[in-house]
Amino acid sequence: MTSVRIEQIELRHISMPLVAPFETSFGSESEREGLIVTLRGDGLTGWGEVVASHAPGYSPETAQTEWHILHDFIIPEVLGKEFADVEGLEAAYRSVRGHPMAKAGIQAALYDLLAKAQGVSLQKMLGGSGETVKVGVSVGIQPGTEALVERVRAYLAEGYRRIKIKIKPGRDVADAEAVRKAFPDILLQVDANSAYTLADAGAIEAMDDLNLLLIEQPLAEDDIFDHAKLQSRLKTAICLDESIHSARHARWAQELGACRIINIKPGRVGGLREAARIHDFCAEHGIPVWCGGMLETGIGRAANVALASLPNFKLPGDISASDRYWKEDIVEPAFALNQDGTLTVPTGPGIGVTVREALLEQATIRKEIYRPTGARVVTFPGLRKSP
Ligand code: NPQ
Ligand code: MG
Repeated sequence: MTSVRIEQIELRHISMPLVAPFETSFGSESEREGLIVTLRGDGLTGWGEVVASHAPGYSPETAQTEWHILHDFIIPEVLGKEFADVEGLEAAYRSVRGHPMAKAGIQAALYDLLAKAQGVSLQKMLGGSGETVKVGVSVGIQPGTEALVERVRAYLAEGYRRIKIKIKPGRDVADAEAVRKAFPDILLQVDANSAYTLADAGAIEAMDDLNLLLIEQPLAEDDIFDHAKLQSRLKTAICLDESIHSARHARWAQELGACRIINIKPGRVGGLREAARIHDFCAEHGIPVWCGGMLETGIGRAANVALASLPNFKLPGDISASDRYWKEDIVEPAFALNQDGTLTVPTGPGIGVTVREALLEQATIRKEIYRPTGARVVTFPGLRKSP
């Protein structure tokens, strides 16, 4: 059993401009912040991404809160320690409540490190298979309905085979109808990011005849019970995203009939290991899953591609090509869309992509290096680049 001692940890708070603002029901961002976690040991380097952003819009976490949790509570339990598997890491931070994005980021780095130590790809370590994974694209709320139809046309021309559009009250039925009218046969789904309540779910029911693949997270981010009431009124499958933080939540949703599909994101559920547990539970209960996206850099993207190659990931994920979000990705090779609407799964050791460290430094607005000797090298915090 290969184990690795963590000799050094690096934490970077990064900020990168998006190729275009991304608007959802909870706000709009044109600059993406996040954290990159680096674990070094036995001459190897493992990379992980904390998908929290500047604002607590998607979940209660931000880049700052997850920095604090890693710096004050998780890194002290990891630095200088030896790990043979990620379950050992899960045990090491068990006393930390919540903060799945911080846990997922350092866990992904350990997966990368252990896979490299064993000379296997992350795909193989997770039990995935296949050379490619089907992907789609998530389209933000556009200035108007016509602009949305044109944006969708452009993505279809790029080769995406599944379209997801963001909706919110007032930008829902007309938008979804216009896209369906323009493209009668495409795989189409919508994502509300919890913008509706049962009281105003009439708009959701008005989309029930658009042959949508699914309606994602219409109700509150902490709800499973009311989603079951809404699902019983819909022909279209509800897909839960924000509501599902664990395999236990997946079981509640299945037992209550709250959804028929689940969007799995390592950052939301506390890591790739729990993501695989949810995948396995859903496989046993006939619930197809797909890999959601959190506007990751190529570091998080590579981990998502490996995860999405597990057998019950039946629907195209939101793991779009690097150039959907970034002018330049901080990994090479960047992820490029294949003509058949798939991404190729890296086969090299670990995440199978190389981090462009010079570019990473340019995106870094704050960095801390941790060593067991207690020496801590702190660079002066940079400023958030003006938008
Ligand atoms: C979702 N992701 O499936 C999330 C929404 C999301 C690809 O739709 C910064 C700005 C971070 C916008 C994280 C996609 C974000 C963001 C997630 C949107 O619900
Ligand atoms: Mg979602």
